[in-house]
Amino acid sequence: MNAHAHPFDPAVPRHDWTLDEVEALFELPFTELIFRAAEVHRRWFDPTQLQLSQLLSVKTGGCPENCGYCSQSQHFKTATTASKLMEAEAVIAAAAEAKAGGAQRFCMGAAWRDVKDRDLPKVAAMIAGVKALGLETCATLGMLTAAQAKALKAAGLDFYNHNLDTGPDYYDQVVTTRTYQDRLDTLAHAREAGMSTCCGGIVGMGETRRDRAGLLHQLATLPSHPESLPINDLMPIPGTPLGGSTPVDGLEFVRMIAAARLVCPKSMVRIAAGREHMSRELQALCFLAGANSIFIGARLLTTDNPDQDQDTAFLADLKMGPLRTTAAQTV
Ligand code: SAM
Ligand code: DTB
Ligand code: SF4
Repeated sequence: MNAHAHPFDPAVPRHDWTLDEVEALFELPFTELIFRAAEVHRRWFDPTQLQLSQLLSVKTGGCPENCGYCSQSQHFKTATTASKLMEAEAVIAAAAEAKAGGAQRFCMGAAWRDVKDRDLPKVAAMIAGVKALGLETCATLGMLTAAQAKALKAAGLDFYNHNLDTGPDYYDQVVTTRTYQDRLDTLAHAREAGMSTCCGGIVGMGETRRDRAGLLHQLATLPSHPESLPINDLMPIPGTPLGGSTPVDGLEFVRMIAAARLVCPKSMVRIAAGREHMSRELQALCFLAGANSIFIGARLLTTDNPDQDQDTAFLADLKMGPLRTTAAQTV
């Protein structure tokens, strides 16, 4: 190697990606993109192992935000009915069931714009109870102040999920009740409190490839990459502005997974919402392209996910199994 050769190793995380570089990944021939992503995947992970998370909506509906994809916004008339914050005991019982079903991480979701301090004691009790079961804990509760993030961490919260959803240029087509910067600020609070972050987005909302690249570019240039990177395929919700969106082609979804793997080599890339309408072959292609996490259990927050039996058979057919080390890694 001469003195000018750049010892570029694609498996080493970088934080200086340009938007054009990320977009160029999507333009690679499909086989080339998948192969590169699979190579990087194997450098950091056992490609036969999947991290298994399970969701519970601990507070459903009635949300003041206007996210155009969401069944839980009070701005739209959807089939989802609002309910109050669950009692900690009921949440902990659901987590115990999830653990018995093989879940490794339990994620509690609330349809809130932001956390109210009055709700913190109850949420802290849920987190502490779920953690005591030996599960990794995750919550997605909307915006957090720095002090709230510290309180959640102290209660035992391992991960905070807060998605950027799409690229910055498309964001105001999707939601107008908060800004992209609001989302980045909450992520910073979670990170600074010492929690791992879970941050990704949605495809299938009418965005362009450049918008998808824009989302990944944002994630890749954060001070630290999100430890978990969920890619949701839009679950179209009748009654929402995005309920009639044209679905994204499966191959484009796989490209998004592969590009996510390449820009955040050490993150757990999750096929999040949307497996319900994906074939086994498409999901298998995603695993080949670097996806190594899924949600298990028959419900996500308000929509369906494949039945547990179906997933058990699927993973057995693939000869794939649960991740064997679940310690959050620093990226
Ligand atoms: N209210 C909190 C928030 O918005 O951060 C937490 C819950 S919210 C439902 C969590 C994430 O789920 C959203 O950021 C979005 O990425 C994803 N999501 C919500 N509805 C979806 C849908 N219909 N299809 C795909 N993903 C969806
Ligand atoms: C994520 O990225 N997707 C999950 C979790 N993080 C919170 C939520 C998916 C929700 C799908 C629509 C619903 O079930 O309401
Ligand atoms: Fe509210 Fe979250 Fe749904 Fe947006 S995605 S409307 S913030 S529950």
